[in-house]
Amino acid sequence: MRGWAIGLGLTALMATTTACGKKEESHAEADRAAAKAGFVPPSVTSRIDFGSMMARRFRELDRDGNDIITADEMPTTNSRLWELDRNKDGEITESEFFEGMLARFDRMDLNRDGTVTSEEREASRTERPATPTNPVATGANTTAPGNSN
Ligand SMILES: [Ca+2]
Ligand SMILES: [Ca+2]
Ligand SMILES: [Ca+2]
Repeated sequence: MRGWAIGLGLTALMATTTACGKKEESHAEADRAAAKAGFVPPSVTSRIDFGSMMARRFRELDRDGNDIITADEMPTTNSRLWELDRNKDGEITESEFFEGMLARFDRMDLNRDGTVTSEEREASRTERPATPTNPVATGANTTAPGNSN
């Protein structure tokens, strides 16, 4: 794994931003990791922290360690993670994962200062900008992945 996101240091706290529900687990784990590292998670998450969290998340998901998240490694079938599968080949490579996640981070970082505060996070959660991550959603209603219904 091309280590840029890995060697960045360890932090926590972002779990709530990446998806809704189903996240308590990694959240708790993140809290524990933070406690172990001896600091209280701030209400601000830097891009670097986010990157290292995502690196850990990727490792968790990629159970067989082949640097690709395949369908059977997905937490749920309609996971929002599928949005990251840019080439729609049913797998999420490491670069798809990180680039997608960082794009989400950047969307949340409203003032573009490289950190996401709890306020920004809150705002992005409520506003839900209709970013056309999914070009299929233009009316041709095939099986849109990531539809939570
Ligand atoms: Ca894998
Ligand atoms: Ca893919
Ligand atoms: Ca910001």
